[in-house]
Amino acid sequence: MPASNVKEIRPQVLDSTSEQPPLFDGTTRLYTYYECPFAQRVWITRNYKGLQDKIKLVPLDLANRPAWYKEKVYPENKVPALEHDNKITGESLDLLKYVDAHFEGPALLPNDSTKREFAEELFTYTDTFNKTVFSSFKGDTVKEVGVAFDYLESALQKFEGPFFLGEISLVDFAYIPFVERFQIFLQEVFKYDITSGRPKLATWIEELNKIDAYVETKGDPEHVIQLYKKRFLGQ
Ligand SMILES: N[C@@H](CCC(=O)N[C@@H](CS)C(=O)NCC(=O)O)C(=O)O
Repeated sequence: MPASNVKEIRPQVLDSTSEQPPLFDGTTRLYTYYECPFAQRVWITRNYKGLQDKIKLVPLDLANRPAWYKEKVYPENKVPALEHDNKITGESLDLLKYVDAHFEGPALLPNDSTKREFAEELFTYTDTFNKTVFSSFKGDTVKEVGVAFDYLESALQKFEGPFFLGEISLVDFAYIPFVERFQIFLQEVFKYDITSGRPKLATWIEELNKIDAYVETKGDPEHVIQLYKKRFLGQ
């Protein structure tokens, strides 16, 4: 179970006019953007492990980014990035594993080698999954998108339990931010229900929605609809 069920007040977003927080002063910071699905993966992991007091959120306004972020913090100029032990690291999938391995709280990858192997397979598939769905938005969506969700449905059948590895793990946190957005957009614009005919996927989403560590990170559905309409449909 998540170690903390106290709802966190979201820190204020920093923009180009904001002063840089101290760097390498011993505080662990997760530089983030509240609407970013990559950053959300790490945010959920931090919450689930009960690290709200150990890893401070530093939310940025990506549209009006502070110059110090690229210059002094993370030259890639992307989120998420983690400041820990006098260094900055990025890449959400690497950060999931890093946070799991370097901090206290429930372990989010099982020891079982079959499950670990499957976890790696699923981490590798995340990019393909996202690309398949994004490119379907520009094509014959309803025809093209099913294959990506069928992959998840069959992956969810592999182990007993509602999650990809049976029990909850980093794999669930790697996928849910994207599935959350795709479900909203596909339903709204294409009247496509990703859970129809996919009972395991339906249960997986339902189970995740019972977990505060995730629910607290969810974004505004309207923002997703507007953003994707603009980005993929030119509307
Ligand atoms: N591969 C990176 C992707 C991160 C990413 O693309 N983040 C977006 C926000 S959702 C970003 O920072 N974009 C800013 C930019 O590209 O300038 C990861 O997994 O962490």
